Amino acid sequence: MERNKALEIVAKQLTEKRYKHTLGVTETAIQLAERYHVDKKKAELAAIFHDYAKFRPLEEMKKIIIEQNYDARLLKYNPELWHAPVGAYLVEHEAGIQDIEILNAIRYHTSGRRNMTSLEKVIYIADYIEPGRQFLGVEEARNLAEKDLNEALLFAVRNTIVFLMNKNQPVYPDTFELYNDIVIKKER
Ligand code: DGI
Ligand code: FE
Ligand code: FE
Repeated sequence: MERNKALEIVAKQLTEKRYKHTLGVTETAIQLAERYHVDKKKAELAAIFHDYAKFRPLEEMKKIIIEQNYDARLLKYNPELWHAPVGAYLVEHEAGIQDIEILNAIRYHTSGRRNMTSLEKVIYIADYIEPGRQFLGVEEARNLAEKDLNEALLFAVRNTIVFLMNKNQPVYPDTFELYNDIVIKKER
């Protein structure tokens, strides 16, 4: 699918603020794809569609998670997690994107998972460091992303886990698995 067509589809799903975020993620994802030899076209489309389901009603997302037999544990964790797998589903069935690598980059862009592909890492990190993001540590994350994709990923996932723990919130197991996966692979 062409960039402009994808943007047109996604614009209808998002607020103006979220659309700007999406443009930031897209620009960043293309830069990271270039830097880390990832398919730029796939990175562009995955980034454009990554938050497609962000504003779907919770009840609709819940229904899709149940009907599609997605991990039922999702329902016990923060509903913020739901738009990622539901987004992958809707981007396939409403926008007609069939590339499984793109759909998985959307599916895992919030939780992360172990054994992430380079495309999945690029989208996860682009979402974290796009130019519109402002939080303590984002500059360090941007610097790391220029040097080492896995170090940037470790920094992002560690910060997210600490952030959730400091708010006494549960951490979805895939997020811990991502953290453990990178740390263990580093030790080898
Ligand atoms: O959709 P965005 O706001 O662009 O970003 P996102 O898809 O990464 O969603 C972010 C929120 O999800 C983030 O503020 C943290 C929250 N969250 C809640 N529970 C979890 C979680 N994030 C992860 N990685 N793991 C969780 O268990
Ligand atoms: Fe998101
Ligand atoms: Fe996002």
